Amino acid sequence: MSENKSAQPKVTLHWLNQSRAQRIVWLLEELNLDYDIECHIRNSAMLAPEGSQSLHPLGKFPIVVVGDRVLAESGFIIEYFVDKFGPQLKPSDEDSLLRYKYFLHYAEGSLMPPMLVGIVVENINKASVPFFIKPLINMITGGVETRFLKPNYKTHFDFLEAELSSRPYLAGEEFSGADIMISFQLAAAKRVCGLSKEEYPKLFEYMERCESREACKRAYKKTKEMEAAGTKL
Ligand SMILES: N[C@@H](CCC(=O)N[C@@H](CS)C(=O)NCC(=O)O)C(=O)O
Repeated sequence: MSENKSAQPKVTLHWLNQSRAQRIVWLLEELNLDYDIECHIRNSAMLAPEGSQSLHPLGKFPIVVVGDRVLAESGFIIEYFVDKFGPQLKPSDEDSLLRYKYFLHYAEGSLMPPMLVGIVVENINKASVPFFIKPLINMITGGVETRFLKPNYKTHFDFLEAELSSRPYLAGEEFSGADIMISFQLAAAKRVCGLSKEEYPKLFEYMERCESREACKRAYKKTKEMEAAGTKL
């Protein structure tokens, strides 16, 4: 039994399909911890199922129960587990450590907000509305896309491309918890923001480097059936 496993309290990950909880499966696999997964499936409105707030007042996933503690917020969960069980996922030199902390916050704090607006705009564009309202909606969402979304996406992706041109991982020479943290946003960026390999080759090389890790592959294998259950609803 590994040192992590012998010292650890019981860990239960509450996982929601198509959500940020995927990165916590990856984290727990990287740390080689024993854990259970409780699977929750989004309802037809793509929201968390009823009863989620009995786990945590916000009812947002991921939620992790460690012993008698309930943890929420991906960044905090990653920080907690890395500090307690995963020194290998936290850089030791000061510059890399500062970047690790910065990117842990950056993923949800700066990169996610414009992407959320993008997801809302995408849903508005897809909504069925009376034909005579459609041109007005197109004008509004088109304006948001041109004036807000595209310039913001460009700023973020140019920034990340430049960062990853000088080192293999976000924090430095070694893979860290920050790389797990940003994985959800980057996966969503390919789908929602048109992030392309042609425009951002370093960013794509980086994603491939991270996704080729055995723990990442195990995490996807582990949740594949649960994701399939979500799409059947
Ligand atoms: N900042 C939080 C966001 C949590 C969050 O919004 N999770 C989404 C899934 S990606 C959720 O639970 N959505 C279901 C709902 O809003 O009903 C984190 O990083 O953990």
